Order: sequence, then C-alpha cells, then structure tokens
Amino acid sequence: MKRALALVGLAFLSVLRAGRPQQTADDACSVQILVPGLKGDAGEKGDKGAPGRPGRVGPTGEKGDVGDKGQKGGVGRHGKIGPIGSKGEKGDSGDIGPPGPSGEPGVPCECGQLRQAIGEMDNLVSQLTAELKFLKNAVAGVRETEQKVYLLVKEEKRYVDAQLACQGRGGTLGMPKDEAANGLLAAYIAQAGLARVFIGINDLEREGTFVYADRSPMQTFNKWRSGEPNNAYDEEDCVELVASGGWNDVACHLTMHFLCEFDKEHV
Ligand code: GN1
Ligand code: CA
Ligand code: CA
Repeated sequence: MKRALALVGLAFLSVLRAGRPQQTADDACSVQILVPGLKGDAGEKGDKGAPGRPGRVGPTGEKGDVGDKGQKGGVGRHGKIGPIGSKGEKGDSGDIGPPGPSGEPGVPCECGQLRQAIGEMDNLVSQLTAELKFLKNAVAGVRETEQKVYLLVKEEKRYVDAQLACQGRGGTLGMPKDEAANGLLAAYIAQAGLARVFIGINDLEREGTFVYADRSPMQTFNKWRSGEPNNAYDEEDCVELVASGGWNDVACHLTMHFLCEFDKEHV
C-alpha cells in the first residue's frame, strides 16, 4: 500500500516539472525522475506482412444482360408414356381367309326331318312377322318402333280429351323423345294426309316449362319450329306436330286429330 502511494506521489511531481530541462544525477537535492528520451530515427522498412484475411462477401450485383443462346442440347431421355389415345376408326375388312380343314365325319343321326321342320318354321315365322307388320300398318293403321306402338286417331278432340282417349286405350298422347321417333310420327301424319296433330307435350303447369304427357321433363331433344314456342295470344300451352316434323305451341282448346303412344311391354 505504502509503495503504491509513493508511486502516485512521484507521478504527481513529474507533472509539476513538466517542461523543465532534464535534471542530472549530481543535483544533490533533486529527486531522480525517469523521463522518456527524444524520439529516435525511423527504423528500417519492415518485411512485407502476411496476406490479410479475405474481406466480407459483397452485396448481390445487378442482373447482367441476357447471354448468347447456348448450343442445342443432345436428345433427352424418353418421357413418361402418355395416356391411351381414343379408339381409331374401323379399318377395311381383310381378305377372305383360306378354307379351314375338313371337320370330323358327323355321327349319323335321325334328326334330318326335324332340322327340315325347324327350317320351315323359321321361314313361316319371318313370313308371319312381315304379314303382321303389313296388317298393323295398313289395317290397324299403326306404326311401331322396337319399344312403342303409335296410333293416329282421326277424331278431332281438344288436348285434354285427346289425352283421355289415349289413356282409355291404355296409352298416352305420343311423346317423340328422339329424332327417330319424331321422324316416324311426322311421316305417319304426312302419309295420312294430315297437316297437324296434337302430341303429348304441354306447359299447362308452368308457363314456359314444357313437359311430356307422362310428366317427364324435356331433355335436350326438341323440334320447335323457328320462333316457337311463342305462347301466342298468351294462351298456347299445348303442342302440335306438323307434317314436316316441327313442333308449335297452340291453344289447348283447339280441336284436332291426335297421336297415341303405347308401350309394347303393356300391349
Ligand atoms: C299461328 O294465328 P297466328 O297465325 O297468329 C299459330 C301460332 C304460331 C304462329 C306462328 C292457332 O298464329 O301458334 O306461333 O302461327 N296459331 C295457331 O306464326 O295455329
Ligand atoms: Ca304457354
Ligand atoms: Ca305458337
């Protein structure tokens, strides 16, 4: 502790004498004080220092100009197999092949007569079917498709009475739901020399929403004549088929001939 105080005192004195000439050792009353000497000459140039550490990474530079187009690369690997394409059109028939080898000799049988009878019956069935078709068309005056039988009724009735008359026969007013049925019915009334008949389509329940007589909604198929349905005079809620195949909405209270339709399943 004492030693520390002495050093502080010495330092104090050296501050007081700053600027005076340096004292010598012969000065009896002086206290010996250590003062730095004059600055020496510049030393020789040192050796080249070791290379410094790399600097920090600088900020991202501006995007450069688009470079020249590179050379075309080589053909790549095969890609994944694509989806199966749509079926192609049927090709032409091939040539008739060579005849096959002869079969085994048949077992002698007693059924020759039976076969002959079956063949004759097949012929008869075909003949009867043709005759029945003729009778249906020419005598009963009906037309048919695979599922339906159509009957043109040459009685003049209003729409609701026409529908009741068809129902009384076990059917409904005719409901052409595709081009084939509509074409068949149009030809039917044209052959009969009629211009128009009621068919089973109406918008009685909701104006503008036409449904078939069995209440099924109209699908995409329709044969409206140009400008129809127009609900003329604000009173046309029933539909007529004209001989050219078009549809027109007409007033339900008009009377005209009509077409009935029957399901073959129920005939
Ligand atoms: C007929 O009566 P008229 O010519 O205005 C038809 C309408 C058709 C119209 C087409 C009873 O009306 O349903 O929309 O032609 N009415 C009758 O021009 O046949
Ligand atoms: Ca209407
Ligand atoms: Ca109309």
